[in-house]
Amino acid sequence: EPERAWWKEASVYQIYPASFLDSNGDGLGDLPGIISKLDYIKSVGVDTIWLSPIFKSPQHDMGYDISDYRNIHEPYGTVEDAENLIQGCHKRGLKVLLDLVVNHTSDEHDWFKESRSSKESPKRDWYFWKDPKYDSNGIRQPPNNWASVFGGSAWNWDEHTGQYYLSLFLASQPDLNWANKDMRESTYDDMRFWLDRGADGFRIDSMNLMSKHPDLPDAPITDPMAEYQSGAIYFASGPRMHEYIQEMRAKVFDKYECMTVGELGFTKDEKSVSEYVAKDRHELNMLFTGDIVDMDFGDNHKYGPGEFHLSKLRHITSMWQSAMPKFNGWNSIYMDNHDSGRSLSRYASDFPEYRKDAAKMLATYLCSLSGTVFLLQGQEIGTANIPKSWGVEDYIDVEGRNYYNSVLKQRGDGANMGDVLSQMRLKARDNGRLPMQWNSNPHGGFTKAAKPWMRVNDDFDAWNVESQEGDEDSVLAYWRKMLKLRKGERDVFIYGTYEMLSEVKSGEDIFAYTMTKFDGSKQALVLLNFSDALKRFPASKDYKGWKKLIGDTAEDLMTEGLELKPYEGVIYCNW
Ligand code: ISL
Repeated sequence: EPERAWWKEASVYQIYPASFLDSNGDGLGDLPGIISKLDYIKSVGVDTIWLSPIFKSPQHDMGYDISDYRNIHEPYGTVEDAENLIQGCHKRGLKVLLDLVVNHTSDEHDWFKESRSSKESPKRDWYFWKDPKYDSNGIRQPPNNWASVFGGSAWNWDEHTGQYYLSLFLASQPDLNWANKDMRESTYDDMRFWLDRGADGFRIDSMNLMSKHPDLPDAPITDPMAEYQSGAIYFASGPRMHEYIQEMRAKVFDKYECMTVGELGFTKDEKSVSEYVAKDRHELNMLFTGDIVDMDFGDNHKYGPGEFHLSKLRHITSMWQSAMPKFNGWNSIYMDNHDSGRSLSRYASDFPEYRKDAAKMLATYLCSLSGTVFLLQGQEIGTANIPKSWGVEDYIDVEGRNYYNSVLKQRGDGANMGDVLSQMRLKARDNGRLPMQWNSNPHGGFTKAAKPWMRVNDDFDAWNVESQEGDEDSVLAYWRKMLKLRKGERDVFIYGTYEMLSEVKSGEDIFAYTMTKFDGSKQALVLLNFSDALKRFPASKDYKGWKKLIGDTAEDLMTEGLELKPYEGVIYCNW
């Protein structure tokens, strides 16, 4: 018998608050907007929501720069709205995960203001402050050569006290020094503030960056062309990382029935992963390892040319599906979040003739694996990336813009930037952040304002929630069926044992695997055609007579010559 838990069986719906629903006509989503759609969320068949940051913030990184964790970003609402949202969820049997952003704060946080005020401040040591270095010409240089994730040096000069402070992301996101015990305790108090108000757990932002090498050494030169280098070997999964997480668990999580999912960057090997999620280590429930959203990244950079190959998906899926049971860890199953493009447009197809089947096929993949499933708002209706006709001015996220501008600077004004823009069309974070498409009213019913904070995808007229409600053939209807099936047959899917069929057995473009109940009594065969052509499933005779469990294919029983339509996904079973 598998060891069961609510958080293992959860299906989580990620809400990007700015883009979900605007209730007061200011062009920006808000908490009352979310509250008004809780019945809809429940109807999708999910049972948990994850809210991207809703806290007070100057919004230089869309709320991942928090200035007060115990207050709400004013245009989103109040603490009372947040409490109502949590209660509204609980009334409907939905749980709530909040985003915990404690690797860094905003530079407008009181802690940082105090820390910055003087070298003698009791909070000086809550952040990383260092004296400058001087080069042979006597020119002031940052204390080490680390690059920020968003470009440029990771160090920022502060005239007032004549030192640099560290920020792995934006200069307005100074990194907290977790080696400082008082800082840790204050952070735990902030976490309790929300757990006491009913929050059911956290998604932990940039989780494994919290412990840096105490000497902050120069990074090895991995990119000779670049001014600054990736310091990941010194700041990712650093020496005290596990101590911090175990302390957080013992002092906070264990006092509540808390679900935790940590965002893991840079160190994604099996051993590192196991150290965070192996049950006997008392750390986290699960991780986002990120490799599933990186499959088409370039070799040296996210926006470098890269291509999706089914072989990568096969490899990553098989690796984690087989690894987790070995060390009693647990998988998170997802393909989309607010930091990249939509999986539909990157790994399958958003061409009009394939879009519906492709979205259903990806739902079949996500809902048939063992783990906790996460979907990003809009995924349930087959939301696609930004259209090709949009220009660079329609991309407003700081990460993509910084990259575009740095390349433009290198190439010079007027240079052809088509290649960069085409990579942004695939992978820019804006893609995951476009407003939700509710109906065919102006701006997809997202806002009554003349101008939403972010442009709505041109296809909202044809692709929206309202038009899919009541349409049995819609992507939305399929997600509902699939999420229900996953729960109904939880021992086969959520807790099942995965086994991939070799490429010889499945055919080159078909991803095929079985999921088996722990006692071997039930087995399902998942077939996913990742190509735009009709494909024959070569091993069909081995499964002859198996029944169709879900899928649009005409064959109710597996025959000796099963063919899959372009981007078709289907599941057969032996019961
Ligand atoms: O977005 C990325 C690449 O496109 C990642 O490198 C990302 O910055 C990293 O995974 C950390 O992400 C998280 O923390 C960031 C925030 O901007 C992201 O939105 C968040 O998911 C800083 O808080």
